Parts: sequence; C-alpha cells; structure tokens
Amino acid sequence: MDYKLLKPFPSDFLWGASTSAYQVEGGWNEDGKGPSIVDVRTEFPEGTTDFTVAADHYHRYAEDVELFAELGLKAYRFSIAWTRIQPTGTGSVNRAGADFYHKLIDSLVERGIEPIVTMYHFDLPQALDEQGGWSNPATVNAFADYARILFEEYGDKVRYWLTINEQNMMILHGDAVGTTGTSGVTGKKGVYQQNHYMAVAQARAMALCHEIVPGAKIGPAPNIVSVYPATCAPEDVVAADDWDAVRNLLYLDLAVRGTYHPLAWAYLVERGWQPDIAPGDEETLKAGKPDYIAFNYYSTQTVGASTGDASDLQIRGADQQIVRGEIGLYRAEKNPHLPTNAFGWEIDPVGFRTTLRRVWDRYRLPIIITENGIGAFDKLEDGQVHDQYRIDYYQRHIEQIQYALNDGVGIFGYCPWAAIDVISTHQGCSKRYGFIYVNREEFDLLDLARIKKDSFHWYQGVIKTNGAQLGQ
Ligand code: BGP
Repeated sequence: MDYKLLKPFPSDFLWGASTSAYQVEGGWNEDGKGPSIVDVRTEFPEGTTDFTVAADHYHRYAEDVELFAELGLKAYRFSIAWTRIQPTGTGSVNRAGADFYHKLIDSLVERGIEPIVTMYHFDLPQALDEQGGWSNPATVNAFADYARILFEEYGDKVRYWLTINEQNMMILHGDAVGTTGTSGVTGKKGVYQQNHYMAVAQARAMALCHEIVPGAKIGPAPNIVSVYPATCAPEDVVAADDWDAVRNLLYLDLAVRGTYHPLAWAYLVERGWQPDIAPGDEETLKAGKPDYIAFNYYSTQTVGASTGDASDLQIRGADQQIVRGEIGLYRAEKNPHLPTNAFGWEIDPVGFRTTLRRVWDRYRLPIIITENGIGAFDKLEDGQVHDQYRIDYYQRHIEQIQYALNDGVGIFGYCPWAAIDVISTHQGCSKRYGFIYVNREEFDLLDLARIKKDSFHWYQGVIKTNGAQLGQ
C-alpha cells in the first residue's frame, strides 16, 4: 500500500548501531578473560585474520564512545563476552572483566546513549564447550547463573537486554558463523537437542530478568527473513510456509510463546530429530516471556516445491544467508528481482517491510532491529571512505521501516550492523560494515586509527532529523 503522506518516525525512536564482543574488542586474553570457542579457533579462510585484536575496542572504547556520541546514536547494541565475566563459564566473577563493561556502560549512559546488551553472541566459553557445550544440559544452568550475574551487576543501568544472538543461525549454519565448537555434536538430532537447551536457557534468563530487574525489558535476537514462494503454484506456497516454519517460526514461537511451532515440530518428528523434553521444560519455556522481539535482517529467501531428488540441493545465497534446499521440503530459487552484494547476499529493502509486518502480525510485540547492513571491501583513499553503496542500502531500508511504521507495525528502534568496522564472522576484516573505518589490514595492524566514512556523516544527518532527511 502507498500513502499520500508518510507519518514521521516517533520522537523517541532508538537510532542505534551494533557490534558484538569478539568481533570488536580484541584483548582476547587480557585481565583474566578466559578463552571462548572463537578464541581457540585455528582454521580461518586463507588470507583472513583471527579475532585476537579485532578493532581493539577493549583499549579504545572511550574514543569509540566519543565517536558514537558525535554520530548521535541514541542506542548502542553490543554484547558482553561471557568469558570476561566468568572465564570458564561458571564460578565467581572476574572483577576486571566485569569492570570493563561497567566503564563502557557508564560512558554510554553519560552521553545519553541507551545500552542494549546482548548476553551471548556466538562466543560460548571454551571450558563449557569441552564439557559438551549446548549438548550438555549443565550449560543451561551455567547460562542462567551467568544471566543472574549480569542482571545483578548491570541491572541498575541497562534497561534493554537481548538473550542469544541468532540462535537459528547457530543451529542451521553453525559452520558459517563459527559456532560449531569442538565438542563434536554430530547429526541433526543432536543439533536440535542443543536448540532445545538454548531455548530453555533463554526462557530462564527472561524470567530471571523480570524477577531481578523489574522494569527492564528483554527479548530474543534471531535472524529473520521473509520466505517467498518462487511462483504462485500452490506447491511452492506450501514449500515457502514449510521453510518459514523451520527457519524462522520454530525459534520465534519458542522464544515468544514458549511452544514448538506445530509445523516445525511435525518436521522434526518426521525426520526423527525431535529433542527430548525433560519434565518441567514446557513450564520453563512458558514462564519466560519476552517484552519485545529483536531481529537481524539482511535478506529474504525464495523457495519452490521439492522435486524429490538431488536437484533440490542446488545452493543459493552464501554464508549464514545460504539457502541449501532439502529433499522433501523445499528447493532454493534465485529471486530474479533482487540484486546481490559482493558476497552473494540478496538485497531486498521491500522484503524488510514484509518481514516487519509478518513478525508484528504474528506476535504483536514491539520490534527492534538489531542488525541490518552491507558488507563491502571499503577503500581508504586520501583519508576518506566514500561508501555511497552503504548509504544507498541504508536509505532504502530505513524508508521501508517508515512504511512499516505507517502500516501500523510497532517498531521502536534500528541498530544497523555495524557501529564501527568489526571482524566478519568468517571473512576477516576486509569485509567491512561500519560507519567508522578502522585502519588495519588482515595481518598488518597499521595504527588502528578511527576514520569517519561518508556513511557516518549521512547517518548523523538521519539521526539529527529523526529520519526526515534520508537523502544526501
Ligand atoms: C550476523 C551476525 C553478526 C555479523 C553479521 C554479518 O549473522 O550476527 O555477528 O557478523 O551477521 O555477517 P558476516 O560477518 O559473516 O558478514
């Protein structure tokens, strides 16, 4: 639907930006921090860096927060490294690690920037992984203890919490996002058991948040896409619904309703992959209620009916946005209407509006976008980065948020990925996303200077005008 005149963004809209601990901080073994599964990773695609230094935010957070304030951010979404707080994932608090986040949060709050804290963004403590990671129900208790520590430590200054970043990507594409770990779970049955434990852990964290910090808000942060049928053939529509249930609704329903989506459950049972549900789990899942839904949006996916043979397995997209096809369920299709970025991810701003509408229609909970952005090989030339492609990308996505707001969708914030250049999950530091350029190369750290990209100045204008000025 088109509108004669679009209503403006709400005056308290949270214009933000995102990062995650291991991708931005560096200082991977400092001040008592223990190793996480990403720290012990030894295999990296050729020519790409590890996460040991990243953007060196651990040492430069004060300078970075100054820049965030200059950008005008109303919110900053970042994650806490579990292994700074509890080096082995259990046990007493590592004071120096906890203090780092006190300093970061205080400096944000002093500048009027709302901290939005992800409790766990891919970096499971290695010590827990060695004991089975998410295949071990003890990890559920460890996560609940960790959650309690965070709420007690920071509850008086953090009002917005996120439980687990992209649980669905860890389950569906652990190899791409680097979260498979070393504990060696094999087979889908084991992976869906991990998913169940994560869902229970998340529900416990949500219930604890409400018990310990009344007034604070908490929600999940999956990666959500609209799934399009390749044609209007009814069989393609069924395939799109099926894949939507398995990729999106399984995770959203568990987080929001505390139940398994019936179609997703039917799929798990059909494959023999349904998890064991322990006594009390159903009650725990239902008792953990989110106050809002956060989701990461990069793309949409297009699928058609399974043909029942190996041709279904033709891969589309790439990385965590990959669509692999599954015999008997769906096949991946190319969407001829959509361009792709340099990494094969389809770009679909209108699909953003569709996805916002669908999530709102189904759950009627306030929505915040916790990631959206474009990875590119930015070039520093004469001290400047002309990333017009990023400006175009954001412009077109923010326009669609405004349409969705006019459609009646309750959206209260937008945190693009990323506030500053971070290390990609598996494509090194040359794949950049930030508004702020970090002067380093894959293996040469140069001076790690911060340089404002063209998109920085553009987003500054967007925030200053509360979204009224999206053009150049
Ligand atoms: C999301 C992750 C982020 C981030 C982003 C970009 O899936 O939550 O951590 O990295 O994707 O992905 P990549 O770094 O693989 O390009």
